[in-house]
Amino acid sequence: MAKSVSANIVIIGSGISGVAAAHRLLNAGFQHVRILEATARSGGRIKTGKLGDNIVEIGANWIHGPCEENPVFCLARKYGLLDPESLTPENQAMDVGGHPPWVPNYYTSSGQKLNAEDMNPAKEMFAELLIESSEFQSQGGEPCASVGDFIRSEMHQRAAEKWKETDATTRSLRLCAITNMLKVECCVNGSHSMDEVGLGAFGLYETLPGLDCTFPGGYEGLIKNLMSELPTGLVTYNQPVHCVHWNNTEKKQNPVIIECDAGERIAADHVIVTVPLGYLKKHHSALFRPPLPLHKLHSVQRLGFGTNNKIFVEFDSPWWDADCEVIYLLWEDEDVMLDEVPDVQRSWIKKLFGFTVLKPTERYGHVLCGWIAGHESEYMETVSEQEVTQNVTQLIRRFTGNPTITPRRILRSQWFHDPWTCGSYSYPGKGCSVQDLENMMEPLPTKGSQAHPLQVLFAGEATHPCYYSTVHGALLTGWREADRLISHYSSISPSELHKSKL
Ligand code: 6YU
Repeated sequence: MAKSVSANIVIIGSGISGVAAAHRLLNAGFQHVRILEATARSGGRIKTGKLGDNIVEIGANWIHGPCEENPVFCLARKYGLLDPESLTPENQAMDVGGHPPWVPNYYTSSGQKLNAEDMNPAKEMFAELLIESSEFQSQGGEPCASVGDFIRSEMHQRAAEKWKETDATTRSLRLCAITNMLKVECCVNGSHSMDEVGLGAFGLYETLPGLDCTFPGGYEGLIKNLMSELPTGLVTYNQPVHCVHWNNTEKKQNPVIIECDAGERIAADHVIVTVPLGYLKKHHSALFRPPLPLHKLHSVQRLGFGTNNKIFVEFDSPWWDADCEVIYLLWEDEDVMLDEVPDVQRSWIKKLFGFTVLKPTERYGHVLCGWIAGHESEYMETVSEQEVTQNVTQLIRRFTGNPTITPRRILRSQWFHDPWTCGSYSYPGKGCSVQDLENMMEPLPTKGSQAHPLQVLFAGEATHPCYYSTVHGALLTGWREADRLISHYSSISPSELHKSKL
């Protein structure tokens, strides 16, 4: 029996990265592969739910950049999971740099609906500053530590210069719109505040061409299709791993022992750890014996992992324009460009930037998805569903000036309190560099060690050098670590395998 076939490989976590790694290994002929999953399901942060009869995504929503280079798009197309519009060459070619050109409606806290064009100067200035923020990555020598600091200081100067002829009310509203855009960016980045997102590493994130698309039948269809191609019994569910004992030097024993919460001890030659960065930050000291090397631990700490939650709200009839795709809520007392709410318990709802509209209406009815990031979002998770409904209802009534609007039902996500995720996704924190992502993906023992090689490998979205925080990034890391083992054991070229799988 070839050594590769007999190697014992355990994957911790059955999210997209764990499933992708298993797929690749089994296809390459490895026979002793198993996944240990803490929960009762596969998919992790890909999680489709129901709001009444409607399919809604509790976790990942879009295929970011659906084009030929995006493996999630290619798989979804192969499995027939996408609408025809998402498959068109025009859709794949559209390059929007991660910010889709949605049709907006703007409302203010005094109940006015604004003319969207009036906000264009603010929108353009903010877009310019985001592009500039991402340029420090290749240049170095950034003027501030965080994206938030940079945007605020530049905005002060540019607004004073470019909007000096603009009347005070319009200028103030534009600054309120900038505050709102900072809250949007907190959701995009999964950060509490843009003051926590590192300016020097902001440009590490790369976008792919293609207009973001959704799965009409739910994102989990991707996981179901992948799972259907894997042997039954591959995943042991409800099996949280407590500790990975590596560098086991006892003779006749495997180098890695995986200790489960339930007490079971599983021997392995290799383990691929795919737990989320949020879980790793909280539990690294219990999870690894011996502990993680310091450089790796520091990167775990430096990289950010915040919370972004959704609040789905269903209505009997729409109160927004028929062509509207996103609703922005501007607080008129927020022209200071700060994206943190001072009194979280009383005013957490102010962090919600607004809603995206679930389309097409024929499929979803009148459903909005509210977005809220940061500590305000984490607090929102702790209050009752009734209190969330009350806050959302009051908010909408105030901003529309219509005291009769009443949601039919709501559903919110609670990613921070999910014990196996502890937040939503990763971002580069202040002081981060590409080295931190490289440290994240570095296997143990580190290079130069005489010990058994590739005992602990690391996959998952937070280990991708430029597609972190995405499903395609996570999937690619699963393939990457599988390929690492495949090339360790055999001469089969990983790229050959890759081509044959798509
Ligand atoms: C995307 C999108 N999207 C919204 C929200 C969330 C995320 N993402 P997993 O966690 O899946 O799997 C790990 C498993 O491990 C899990 O099953 C655990 O139960 C298990 N586990 C943990 N501990 C264990 C233990 N001890 N023992 C055993 N098992 C254990 N991505 O492409 N499009 O629209 C969104 C969004 C609310 C929460 C998203 C989106 C992120 C993805 O969901 C996520 O990356 C992958 O699913 C992770 O897979 P995994 O396998 O790594 O972990 C410009 C610019 C700026 C930069 N950022 C822009 C990017 C924008 C990101 N956008 C996201 C937006 C939304 C809305």
